[in-house]
Amino acid sequence: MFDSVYSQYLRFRPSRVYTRAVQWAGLTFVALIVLVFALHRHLQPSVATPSYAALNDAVYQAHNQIAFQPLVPSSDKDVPLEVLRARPKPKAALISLVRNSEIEGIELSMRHLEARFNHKYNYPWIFFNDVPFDDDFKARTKNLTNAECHYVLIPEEHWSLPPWIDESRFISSLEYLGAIGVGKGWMISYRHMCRWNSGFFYKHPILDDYDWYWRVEPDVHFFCDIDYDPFAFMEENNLKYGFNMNILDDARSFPSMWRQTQEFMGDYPELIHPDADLSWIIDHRNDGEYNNCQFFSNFEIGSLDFFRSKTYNTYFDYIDRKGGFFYERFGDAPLHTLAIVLFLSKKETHFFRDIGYQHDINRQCPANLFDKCSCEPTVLDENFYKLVPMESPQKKPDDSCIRLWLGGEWLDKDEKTGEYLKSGYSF
Ligand SMILES: Nc1nc2c(ncn2[C@@H]2O[C@H](COP(=O)(O)OP(=O)(O)OP(=O)(O)O)[C@@H](O)[C@H]2O)c(=O)[nH]1
Ligand SMILES: *[C@@H]1O[C@H](CO)[C@@H](O)[C@H](O)[C@H]1NC(C)=O
Ligand SMILES: [Mg+2]
Repeated sequence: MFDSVYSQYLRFRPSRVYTRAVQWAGLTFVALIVLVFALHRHLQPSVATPSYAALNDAVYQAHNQIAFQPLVPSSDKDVPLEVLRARPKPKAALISLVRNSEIEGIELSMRHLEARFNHKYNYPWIFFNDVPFDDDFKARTKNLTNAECHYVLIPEEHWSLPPWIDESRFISSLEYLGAIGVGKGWMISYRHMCRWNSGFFYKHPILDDYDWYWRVEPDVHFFCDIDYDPFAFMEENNLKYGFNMNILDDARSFPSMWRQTQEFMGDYPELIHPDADLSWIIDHRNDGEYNNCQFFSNFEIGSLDFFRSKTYNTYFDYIDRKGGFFYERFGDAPLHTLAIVLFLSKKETHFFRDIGYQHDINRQCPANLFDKCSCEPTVLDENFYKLVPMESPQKKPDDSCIRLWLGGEWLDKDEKTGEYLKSGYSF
């Protein structure tokens, strides 16, 4: 049966001419593909895409051999106030994103920072809010400083859903991150806050005349007298970014950030600083993945020019376009950290170990400044994984983030006890 009905099709034999034509077409096609490939390779710039994933133990070990030596500021303690005030000052401001309802929290932060530092230096305070500040907020904050205060309403385009965001995907992310217990994963305003701190604070025209900012959140504590000007210190030493905690973040809030950053590095290799040191943020045991260490960004003293640079903004736009501030919960801390690491030399980054500070459960207190501080000295590793909740499956790096950043002898351990040889009580 089968044979009689279908066999004519099975027995189809193409003519000689037909076969030749097909062979020629095939050959031409292959030749074209080869040509396009060759041209493509030829036209690509000859910069090799760095294989950061392949960063090997040798590089990692090399980094670990030399300890980074942060610069030591010199004190103004004995400089008379008139002399201090007559000095040319950096163009700098204390900036704070804060809600009207957080008036008591910001009063606390202001009292601390004014008493420990700003009553002598009088840097202006600039408060930012997504709704107008009320009169009570203005009166009570003004009352705590001799410096100028500015109250800024954030423009709507800096605090709203960009048009390329798919709202239903955003809502799913709020539900998902909320359900798995990522801190404030369900909260819309938190996403705007993180995005504003990543890509907008420095764009407001009120900061156009300034070179430096110090970020101050409500409810933070400053425990030590700061008897030098950190802004002047940074300016004089060509520093671009200062931090005082370097700790693990909950990786579930930014699962795609590192992959996107690697793609960015492939697309813009020329933007990466020739002295960029990625070794301390790379998990060398885990295929070159990001180890989730971050400068804890609620404390930052930084260069506005760095954030205003084309390089930083190319990176911010690249990440922002992919939607991770809304589809995930990208934090400004890991984003700033990756940018600082990629676009600056480590020498331009400073660890303000001497600034005793507390934000919620995270606190760091220097060890050798007893007479200037009202806090118990903390070891270097104090806050290492406080932000990573039990339910997060993420692996910890072998060494704490700050030790990885410092490198050298800070990583040495006693062979018998497995304890670090240096506790950090010495600085
Ligand atoms: N004006 C304004 N400020 C905000 C908003 N969301 C956050 N902020 C500010 O940003 C700060 C940090 O936000 P939080 O939600 O406290 O974030 P966090 O400190 O990382 O997280 P917690 O440890 O949970 O407090 C807040 O203290 C506010 O000062 C907002 O919607 N409007
Ligand atoms: C300003 O400070 C003074 C002195 O601490 C206090 O008595 C007064 O109530 C404050 N005023 C406001 C508006 O907070
Ligand atoms: Mg908070």
